[in-house]
Amino acid sequence: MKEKAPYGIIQSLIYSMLGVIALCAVVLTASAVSNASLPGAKAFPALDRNLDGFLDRREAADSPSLMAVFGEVDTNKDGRLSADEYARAFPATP
Ligand SMILES: [Ca+2]
Ligand SMILES: [Ca+2]
Repeated sequence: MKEKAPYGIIQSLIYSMLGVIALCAVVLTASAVSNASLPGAKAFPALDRNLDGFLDRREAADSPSLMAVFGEVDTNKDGRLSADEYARAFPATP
């Protein structure tokens, strides 16, 4: 009896490898996102360069991830982020 090419085994190997790769990608993306998109309330004083207690768009531009959500974080739409707005959007991690 001739040995059959084990396509089924190869296929399942490929699928499980793809699964592992996909899982790694998801984990890496998730950790990258959580690092980048949550500057944390501690970063507020660092970003508030002119120390007026607000982050304007120029100051927020230092953090691209913050810039991306600036409009959402600016809940009262005055064009700047108060410490309260910032803390609500990015609760400090304990
Ligand atoms: Ca400021
Ligand atoms: Ca505001």
